[in-house]
Amino acid sequence: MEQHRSHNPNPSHQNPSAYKREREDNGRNHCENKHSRPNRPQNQSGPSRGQNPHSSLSLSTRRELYERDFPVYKQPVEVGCFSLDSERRFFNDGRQMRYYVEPDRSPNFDLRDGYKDRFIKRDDSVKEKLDHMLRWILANRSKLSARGTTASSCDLDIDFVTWRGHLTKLLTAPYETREGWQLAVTRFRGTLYISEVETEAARRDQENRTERHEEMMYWGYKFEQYTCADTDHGRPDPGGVLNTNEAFCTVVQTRLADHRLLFSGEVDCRDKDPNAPAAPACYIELKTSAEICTPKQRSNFHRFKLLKWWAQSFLPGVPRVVAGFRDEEGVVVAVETFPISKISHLIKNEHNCWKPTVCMNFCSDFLSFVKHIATEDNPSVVYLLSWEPRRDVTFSVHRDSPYCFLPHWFVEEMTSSQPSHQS
Ligand code: 0WD
Ligand code: CA
Repeated sequence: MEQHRSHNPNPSHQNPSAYKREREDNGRNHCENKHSRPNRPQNQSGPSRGQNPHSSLSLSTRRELYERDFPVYKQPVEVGCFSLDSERRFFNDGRQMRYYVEPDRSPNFDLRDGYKDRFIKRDDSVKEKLDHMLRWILANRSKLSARGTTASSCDLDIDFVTWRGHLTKLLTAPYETREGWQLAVTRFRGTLYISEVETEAARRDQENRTERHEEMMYWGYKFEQYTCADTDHGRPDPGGVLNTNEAFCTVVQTRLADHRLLFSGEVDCRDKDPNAPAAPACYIELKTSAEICTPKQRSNFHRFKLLKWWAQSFLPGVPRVVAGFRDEEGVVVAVETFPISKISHLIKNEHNCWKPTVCMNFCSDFLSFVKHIATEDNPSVVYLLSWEPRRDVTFSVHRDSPYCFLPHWFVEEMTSSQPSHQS
């Protein structure tokens, strides 16, 4: 596959930390930021589009190309939520919501407790793709459909449907040096659905995990159990069984440049104060990380961990991360809160560090690229976008292939019936 570089789109160095508000002009479909020139996909070899399914279009992830003004990113609005129970069954409600109970600053939680005898692990060989989100869309279609009877080329009034975690991978791609990804895209009734495909390398890594690594993956969930209660007046129950099938997911709507997005992300817990601001501003992301003992460790924490934490929570508008720093034995020795709006300041002293504007502009240009290439509206066509560090994003087209991910029950329900109007 031929590869082409994109032109340098007007570098500048602004780093706003807040969301841009939508302009009050009902201009739903245009891009407000006159100064930002989208990094258009380049096709130097002429009109291959529509002629050659393996076209020579590609998209660069080079950081310098994305150092322009911060794009419009509308304040994310929660339009619903759903829950997955201990058997991974879907419920169109918030029954799995949990409430944050602030621990001591140095709580000495033992994260290894219960790994052997009180742990039920989700079966990660089951690939759920977008299914839970699609169930939520069918149950809430009337909230999403194009208002009234106005003509729209797009039933849902949304350009992209995906998981938050997939967008996080896009935001961090310009800085990622280790793990590539593959994203399957299908255009159906005007909306582009994006679902991850596990790479060969990721599958190998998963198969070759050490026992130590398996146990360390449990530590993050155990920290949640020490700090979350099931009710706003309840207490955490670290003696209970930990079941990673259970999840509470928020569904948010927002807009990045001229891309209308609907995505869902798992939320760990909320502020238990009933007067806390409305979701997603009351949500809290919980993390664990190795304790920081040296300047080198601090620098790595800023350069790599904080990038991932920032991207994941900034997307749905979750305002803070509570981090449990643990020692080598899995004991939490310190707890610290990181407001997402302060993370970009924290990293400014780091030489040659990541920039939020690069993350957001790359994501925006990636979505423009997808709109440009994924033109056939057909639930059995998949555009597979592939990326490896230090390479450009490339794509291939697949018809009636194992990559198809929109289930029949979704396609049929969306095709055959009008949304049922719920109150
Ligand atoms: O089948 C798949 N390939 C995927 C399924 C990939 C990514 C997500 N999912 C689904 C699952 O249904 C899960 O409930 O997405 C849900 C979470 O989505 P997300 O919020 O978009 O994912 P992400 O932001 O990557 O992860 C959020 C949390 C993680 O917490 P930490 O603090 O480690 O970031 O969701 C959990 C994990 O606790 N998580 C998952 N849970 C189930 N299946 C998965 C996964 N594959 N990945 C992360
Ligand atoms: Ca978490």
